[in-house]
Amino acid sequence: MSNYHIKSLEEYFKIYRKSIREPELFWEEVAEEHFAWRKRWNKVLEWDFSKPEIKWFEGAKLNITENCIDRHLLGKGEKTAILFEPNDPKEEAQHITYNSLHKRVNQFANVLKENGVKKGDRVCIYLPMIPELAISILACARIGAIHSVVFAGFSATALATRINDCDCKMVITSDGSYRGAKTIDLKGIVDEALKECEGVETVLVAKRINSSINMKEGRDKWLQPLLDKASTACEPEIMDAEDPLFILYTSGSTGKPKGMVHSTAGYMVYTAYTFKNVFQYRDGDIYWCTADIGWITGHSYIVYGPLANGATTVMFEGVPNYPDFSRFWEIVEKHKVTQFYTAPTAIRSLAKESLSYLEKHDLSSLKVLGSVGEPINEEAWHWYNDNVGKNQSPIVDTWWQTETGGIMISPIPYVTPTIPTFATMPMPGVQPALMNENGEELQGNLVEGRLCIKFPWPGIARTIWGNHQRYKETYFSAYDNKYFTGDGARRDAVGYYRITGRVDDVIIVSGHNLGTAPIEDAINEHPAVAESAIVGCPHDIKGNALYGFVTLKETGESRMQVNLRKEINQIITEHIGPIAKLDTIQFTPGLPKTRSGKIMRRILRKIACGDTSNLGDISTLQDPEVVQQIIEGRAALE
Ligand code: 7RM
Repeated sequence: MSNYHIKSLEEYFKIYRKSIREPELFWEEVAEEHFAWRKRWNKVLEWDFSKPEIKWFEGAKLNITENCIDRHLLGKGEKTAILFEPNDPKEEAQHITYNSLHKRVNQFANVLKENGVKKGDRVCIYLPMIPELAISILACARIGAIHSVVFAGFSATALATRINDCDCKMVITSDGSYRGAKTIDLKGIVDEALKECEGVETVLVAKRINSSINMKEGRDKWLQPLLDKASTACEPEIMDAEDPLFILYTSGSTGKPKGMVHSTAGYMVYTAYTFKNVFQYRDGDIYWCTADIGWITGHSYIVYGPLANGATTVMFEGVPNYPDFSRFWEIVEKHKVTQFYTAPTAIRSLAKESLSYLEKHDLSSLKVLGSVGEPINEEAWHWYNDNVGKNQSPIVDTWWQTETGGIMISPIPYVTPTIPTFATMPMPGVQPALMNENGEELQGNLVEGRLCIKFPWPGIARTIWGNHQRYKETYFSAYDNKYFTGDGARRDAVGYYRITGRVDDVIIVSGHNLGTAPIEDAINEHPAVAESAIVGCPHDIKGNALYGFVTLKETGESRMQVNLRKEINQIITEHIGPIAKLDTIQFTPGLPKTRSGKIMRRILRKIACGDTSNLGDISTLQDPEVVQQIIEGRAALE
């Protein structure tokens, strides 16, 4: 039995038990078996959650790109590493082999060096989903520079904040990007942002849309001519296990974004291990994660995890609805995708559309379906399972966070029996704990509480860039000696975990704790409903009143809204009980979402409660206009 690849439920339990009893031995064996080290570690783990300080594989030396590229060259050199599928289906896909990836990363790394980037320097990457994005990430890692990828949908202000927070000396961007039928002037956004960023010396610009842009003399350089001149050889910088690999910003409920810092060795081992098991990746598979590399899901499960396993990873530039809603399924058929990993919000948006988009494509190559980013509601789970998986592909509902680096709680397909909306069981090495309000750990099954992790795993972020105190306060101060996730979870009769949502979203009504997710699940069962979000507003008698924002399916039959309101409350009563009935239901054309598809309840809460004086920063929303529509809709209700 290998620790590295779990093949049966029995093995899972055996390996899991070992990983808890002897975590150091367990991770040491994984690290030994499957990675290339320049020097072995002195100590597997050193930790103290009260400082907090976490060190994995201290003393070891390595370069992550040697693990993700070089060691596959012998034997897998001509295998496709990155399969690039462009926005426009008429443009040809690119198969970037491991050999070619090696050359291109080395060339890029040499360009970085020639432009003054050294080990430890921060480089901001603001690129669309084109090969240069993955290649520039790896090029930074090749020379020990710390990459900070900013999702290319963020505004100039958001970009400037992130560039300045970690003092990036270089920005890598493109002339523009394609997004469905639209183009976006990325370089213009960078120019705007850089008015506020004095530390940036160089901007490297990839050509993607051939737009005419301004190039600032002495600062801006076209990337391709530099790459063409650069050598294809570049010795990897040998890094310490705990050297930072990258920074990735995540927005908190308050304050400025937190620059989560991930380490080199621990992150590599953890993402590789979880990728292998959660997707049951086997040689010859074609794995596709639809996330943007600008998010942690893309870092860990488009770039590092797959490449560390010598996998073929699809990188898709476009959107699910261009040229039409069959785009995802067309790609699955075209490349014979075996593992497909996406977000509930994408599933729900596709489920709104006609099944014919899906039915005209052969999806029989699929073996595993993944979900990530938010709780997946039952209706979406079944739609995914029945129509995409044809009831043949297990769904892995993977719970994790930017901070955790990799997947923490998830079924292992073909190993763990799945139940809709349950993330099921922890990955080896992960020790969840559910806590009550008094800070006590809840023992046994059939309990619900706040989700903490009580032992370090190799992928955990080590600090917040420039603010270790905030790291400590945010994650290690709510409960003694435990990492607090900010999520709530339930443990069912057999020990399966169901993530109930952010604990800040629990609403107490007449003394009853109501999670927003189960209420939303119930509402979403209504055939006319597309999506919904529930918030609580102060109420004299009940403590809180429930206010629901509901978007309707465009394709649904039109009904009287008063009837719909009754029917929605009827469904809630059926699923949860009359206590969860909504006091107010507002129909709205859309919900305010972050660029990664998370509903911004903070904004909805303020609108619902009639406090629109200060909505905070709404610049990071997908569609800021929707906020005004919701405010007007709220006024019209009265
Ligand atoms: C990977 C990612 C983290 C937050 C997390 C949860 C929520 C993520 C699930 C989920 C229920 C899931 N990183 N979340 N996955 N909730 N089930 N399978 O999304 O940093 O952007 O977000 O997302 O609330 O704390 S993230």
